[in-house]
Amino acid sequence: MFGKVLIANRGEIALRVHRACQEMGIRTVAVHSTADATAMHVRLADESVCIGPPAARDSYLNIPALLSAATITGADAIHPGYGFLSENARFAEMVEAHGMTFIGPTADHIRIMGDKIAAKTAMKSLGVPLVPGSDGALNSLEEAEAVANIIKYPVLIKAAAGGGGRGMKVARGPEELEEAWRVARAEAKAAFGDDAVYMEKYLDRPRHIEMQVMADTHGNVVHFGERDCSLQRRHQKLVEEAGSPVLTAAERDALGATVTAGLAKLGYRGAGTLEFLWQDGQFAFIEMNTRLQVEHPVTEMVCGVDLVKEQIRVAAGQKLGYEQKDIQFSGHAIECRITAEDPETFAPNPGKVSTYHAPGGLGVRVDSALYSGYSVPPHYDSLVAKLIVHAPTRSEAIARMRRSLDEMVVAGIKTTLPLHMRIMDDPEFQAGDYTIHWLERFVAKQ
Ligand code: MV4
Repeated sequence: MFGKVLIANRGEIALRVHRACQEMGIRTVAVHSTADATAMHVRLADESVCIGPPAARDSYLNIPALLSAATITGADAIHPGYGFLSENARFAEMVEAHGMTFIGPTADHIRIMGDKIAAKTAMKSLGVPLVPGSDGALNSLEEAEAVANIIKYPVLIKAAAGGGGRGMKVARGPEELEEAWRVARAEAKAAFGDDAVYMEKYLDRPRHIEMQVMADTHGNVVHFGERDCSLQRRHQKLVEEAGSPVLTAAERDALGATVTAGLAKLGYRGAGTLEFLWQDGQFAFIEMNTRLQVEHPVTEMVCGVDLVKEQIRVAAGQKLGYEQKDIQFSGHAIECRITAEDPETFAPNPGKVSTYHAPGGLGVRVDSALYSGYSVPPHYDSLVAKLIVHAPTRSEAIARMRRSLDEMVVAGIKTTLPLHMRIMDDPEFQAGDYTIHWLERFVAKQ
């Protein structure tokens, strides 16, 4: 097992990784920008290294500074958290080239899944269901027209290097195809330096349901069930739940079995998430994330597992100590992402938190690096706390979330706390009756 891990991240996720290391007897190295010198992750880590000025590209994305910090502190491994360098294949390679372990998948697997066409081709060969679409990249407008005529409109043109909604254009009929083709390619080129695009049938009212997997280096792969992440606005998730309100245990088992068998064939290692669109009872794979995700705690609560410890164990070469049949799903978990934003306009609202009080009690978990007197810096994403609740049933989890939101105090800055309370109070949310479009409409009618 590792003696010392460098945590290449900040905020709540740096703290999350530190806590797992601490309980495993592993020493931690925090890195921070000059804007984060007084951050909680720096205070709690065994050692800390300043890696640069506030801008992420000069600090948390600064590979030479991170490798230097890891080398001078004698770290054995680097945990990238989420965001920043967590899905950067070059970084994974360089960590390994410096004689340290990257706590994540191999650079090759990160690279395959970073190319959405390669990811779909791999999943198709492994028997994972896909959205109907082009077989690989589209080479010409004529080819796009031919595929659209087969799969029928509406269609979507997506960037191979995309993800997270960038470089995506809908064509509702043949008259819109040329424009969608041109704009999608131009946006892909500008955003990613790569104009490769592919086509999918456009699903008009899907849910976003994702499967959590974990693989060791001995060929064992398990899944920890699904999360429903449909409640999002502009590709930012606000609320996630495990399990999905629409899935039966049999449907979960069936999809889980397909996915784990596929990843075992691929030789995947580490944590991963397969993203699916779900509509009319059908699953269709769209993308795979090769990192720990923000919303991983809801899975931890229903499975009783520490996913960060599992990541560290498999990165150190240990076998998963259990099989799929040992993983039991208990109750329901919900996460609210509390951000430092105006709850109506979503304008970022960084600044000093005069009072912070976290809720507590049975089944309540808060993952946050906040403290009273902390100043939320303007340089990074606006997530300030994840409030996670776990209860025997979904309706009890909603009641527990309402009670916890009511107890929680983040004073001095605007936060999305009031919006979360309104979501919990909504009859459609309470019925589990929502798609990926639900929240944008909910916010617009307030
Ligand atoms: C889609 C889709 C409808 N049909 N693909 C958006 C981001 C990227 N991860 C995939 N996305 C979508 N792909 C087909 N064939 C709708 C979306 C989509 C979406 C997906 C998941 C969560 C939120 C979303 C918001 C808008 C669009």
